[in-house]
Amino acid sequence: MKRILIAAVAATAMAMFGLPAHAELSNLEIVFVKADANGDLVLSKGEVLMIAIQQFEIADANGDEILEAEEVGELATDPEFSDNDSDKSGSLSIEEMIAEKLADFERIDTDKDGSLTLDELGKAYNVQ
Ligand SMILES: [Ca+2]
Ligand SMILES: [Ca+2]
Ligand SMILES: [Ca+2]
Ligand SMILES: [Ca+2]
Repeated sequence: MKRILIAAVAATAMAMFGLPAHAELSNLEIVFVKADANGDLVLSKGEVLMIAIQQFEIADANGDEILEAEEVGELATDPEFSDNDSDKSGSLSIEEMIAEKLADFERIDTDKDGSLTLDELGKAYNVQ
């Protein structure tokens, strides 16, 4: 069920992403449009997690729901990777990834309305 849902979201995102990249669209805007599955111009927690799980599953080459160092390549040496690896197992479980994404979400959602606007994301990533 979960995989079907993810596939549906991926298809929607791809369809939107299939539009020719607009010259004025920043990388952040592209990511935002991709993640905004229902097109209401804000990202809900569900949409953020959906994209995160999608990316996780793409990276998880052997499908065991754990990102081993060899699956993430040079990312494994990123301080963020060891930060997110809360049990210090040297690999990232899907639970660890979700916990991290939820923490990010709370941090970025500065007005605490439970959704992320492009503006909030822009401020968080220091673009705009
Ligand atoms: Ca949305
Ligand atoms: Ca794996
Ligand atoms: Ca771990
Ligand atoms: Ca918000």
